[in-house]
Amino acid sequence: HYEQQYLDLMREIWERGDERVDRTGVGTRSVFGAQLRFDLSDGRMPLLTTKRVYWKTATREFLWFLTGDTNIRKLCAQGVEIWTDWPLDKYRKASGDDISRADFSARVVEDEAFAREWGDLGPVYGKQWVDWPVYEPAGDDLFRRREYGVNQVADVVRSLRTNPGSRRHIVEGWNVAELDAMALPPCHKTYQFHVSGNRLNGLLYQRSCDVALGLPFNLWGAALFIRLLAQQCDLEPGELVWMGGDTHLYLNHAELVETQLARKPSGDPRLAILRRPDSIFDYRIEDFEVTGYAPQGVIKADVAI
Ligand code: UFP
Repeated sequence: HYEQQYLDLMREIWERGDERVDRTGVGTRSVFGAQLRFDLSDGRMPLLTTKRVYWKTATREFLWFLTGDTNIRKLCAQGVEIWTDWPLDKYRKASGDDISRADFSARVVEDEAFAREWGDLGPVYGKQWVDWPVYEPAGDDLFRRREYGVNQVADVVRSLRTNPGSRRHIVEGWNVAELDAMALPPCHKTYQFHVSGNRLNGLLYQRSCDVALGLPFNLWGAALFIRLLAQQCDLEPGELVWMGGDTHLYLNHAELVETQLARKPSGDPRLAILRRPDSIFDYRIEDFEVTGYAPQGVIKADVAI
């Protein structure tokens, strides 16, 4: 079963990973350098069955990236709270107000000015993907930010169509000059695509990976990226290669790890894309349908901030 690789990686880290103190103070067990490969032909997706993964939430996040938006407001309005903890933490520290996450999220949705002030994550993925900043000379050693940046996603669609054999089909999130302004420097930082015959392969290099909570989402997102590009470029989905740098489990995820490793993968979920929009930027959540997904139960665990 395709999912066995994920479980094997989880077990390997839990049993043999180096214990280390990390930025969050929670502590992790970690291996450096890992690889997983998934066949995406015939609608197959790396969607975990040993626990429920909210693929619609991950898809909504992905579509939000493609809009270039970096404010959590549109996510919160759809009930997607995966980025809320970062602005919430910042707001609590600055205001001294111990507001609950639900109340904070509701306020971001209701109050546009509040969202503008507190809901922005800085120039994270979406911004870099579709509007990587470009500076032009403006005389006297001055530079001015060009009105439009580089749309890497549009460029990759174009290069896949016109120059499929290229080894430069890359979407990069790691904008060195802007890292300090981001709520979180990109984890799923580099995507590379590769055309082989009529198949589109994709590789994700993830510098830092929370295997329990982040990776299930990141695998889905990377596979979805391949599926959208393949559809837009008249190619068949090929293989997803995932590569991890610091690949870890948090020490407070013991219960999740033990529960999940006791389960057996089952079923064979497939993703259908029900419509082919004119552009990669025009997909809607209704366009995606997963069949054959009967996962085992949700396993709750806290995310380290
Ligand atoms: N993380 C992921 N995937 C993501 C994401 C975050 O695994 O898409 F946004 C995890 C990895 C790490 C933490 O545990 O979030 C980021 O911390 P750091 O920046 O210190 O690597």
